[in-house]
Amino acid sequence: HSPDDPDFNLQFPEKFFFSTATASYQIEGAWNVSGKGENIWDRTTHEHPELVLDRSNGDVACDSYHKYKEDIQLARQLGTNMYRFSLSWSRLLPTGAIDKVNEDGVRYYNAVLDECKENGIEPLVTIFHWDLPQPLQDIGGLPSDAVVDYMVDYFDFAFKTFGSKVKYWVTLNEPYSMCNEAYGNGGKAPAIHAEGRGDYLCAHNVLRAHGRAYRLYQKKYKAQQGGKIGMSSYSDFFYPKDPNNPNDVVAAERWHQFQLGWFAHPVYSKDGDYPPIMRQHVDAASKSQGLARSRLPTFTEEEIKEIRGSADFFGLNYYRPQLVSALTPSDVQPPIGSKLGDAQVVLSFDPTWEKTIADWLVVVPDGFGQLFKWVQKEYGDIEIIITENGYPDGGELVDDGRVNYYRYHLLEVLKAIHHNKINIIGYTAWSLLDNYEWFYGYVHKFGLHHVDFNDPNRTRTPKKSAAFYKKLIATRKIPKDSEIDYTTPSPP
Ligand code: GBH
Repeated sequence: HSPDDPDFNLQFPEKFFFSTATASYQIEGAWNVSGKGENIWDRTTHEHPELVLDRSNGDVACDSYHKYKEDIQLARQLGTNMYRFSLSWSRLLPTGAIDKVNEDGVRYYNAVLDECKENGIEPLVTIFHWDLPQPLQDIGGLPSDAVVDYMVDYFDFAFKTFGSKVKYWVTLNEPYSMCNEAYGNGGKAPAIHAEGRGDYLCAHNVLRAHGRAYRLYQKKYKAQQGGKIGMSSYSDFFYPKDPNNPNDVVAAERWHQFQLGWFAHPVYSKDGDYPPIMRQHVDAASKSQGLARSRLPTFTEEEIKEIRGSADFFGLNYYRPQLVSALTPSDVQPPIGSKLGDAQVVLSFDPTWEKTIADWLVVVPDGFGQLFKWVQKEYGDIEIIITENGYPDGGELVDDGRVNYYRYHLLEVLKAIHHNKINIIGYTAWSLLDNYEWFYGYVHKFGLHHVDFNDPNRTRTPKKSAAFYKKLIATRKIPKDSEIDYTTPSPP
């Protein structure tokens, strides 16, 4: 990384979305007020605080249920022209079903949308960011077929209720992280360990719900509302551990298909359906376990068609890369029936990669640029909105690690646009403010704004990274360190 890279002279296009993101459970608080129902994050954090690094929960979080006006002012101060936030399913539909609407939830999100409009900020609304209503978990959660109808009804309800104010919809946030962790390795609520089964079923159901929702939007709402629908996909970039070993090269490609391809191939590829290599591997592994049928479920022909092409833009969330090598007999073998076992790969980090407070997140901007090329090669020139990218630390105001992360990741965005003609139309920083980082509680902070979680007012304070982003947006160029206008606010 050289600060003298001539690419720092490149500029962002005049029409470009500069955005920040949040999610309902991570910021709203007000977990049981004004008719909100219980969701899986309420239940899991209350009953199993031991799963959370600091035993905390999102009962109050940033209190954005009350402080949304202030949050949108922060977004405006940055100069952003887009704000990505999510709807809380159980704030709107306390039982998860559309037969009981909580009018206060409808009022709340209308107020947030109106506030965005008044401040010249385009909302990008995530309909489902992991906070499943508990009653739907009680009937099996996302691995259960039964949830598909409820989810489609909820998507329909969101379009009908808010669609006149929303031009950009994301149906699902990171179905990979959600299915892999919530119903696979237990890393997210409801913390179910069913790797190689629960995760595949979860993915199958949310893809079916997404496809149906897209089609019904086209039929019922598109002509009037004119919105665009996408999905936010999580993806690491996978480098072969030994680039001179063809087995590692093929393994890295294979694991790309198992992670991003699992969700993106059914939606964005020409052929639709799961990636063929994934189908082959899971079928073969299931067979060798002596199972009567594959652990990877099968779409009907109609479902393949319905899901194929069910997006108007590609939402991409990137944080880090990993190294992939092909599994060999001398490696520690992954559990039989796990996804790593199915794919026959081993994941690792390069020890030279810069580490962060989060054991899963290393800083490698080059992976971002490589990922764009991979997406373009696989799925063509569809518009890409980067719906998340960000850096965790302990919450310090002079957050040079974060400034550095944004600087070099945004440089990759510029290079992709100018040198590789990648169709990126927007960039979203995760996150607008420090918030509840799932099972990492309030220990890992991703915010451009500091939030004082010991203060009942949850006072927000801009960090140096906020000043960096503000300058970048104002000039459409990446500022040098000396160009960032920032003085540490004196403590009250
Ligand atoms: C996003 O998830 C979320 O959308 C957002 O809500 C969250 O706050 C933000 O990122 C920051 O975490 O290597 O096996 O340990 C990213 C979720 C969590 C996915 C960690 C990869 C690592 C699995 N990531 N996970 S592992």
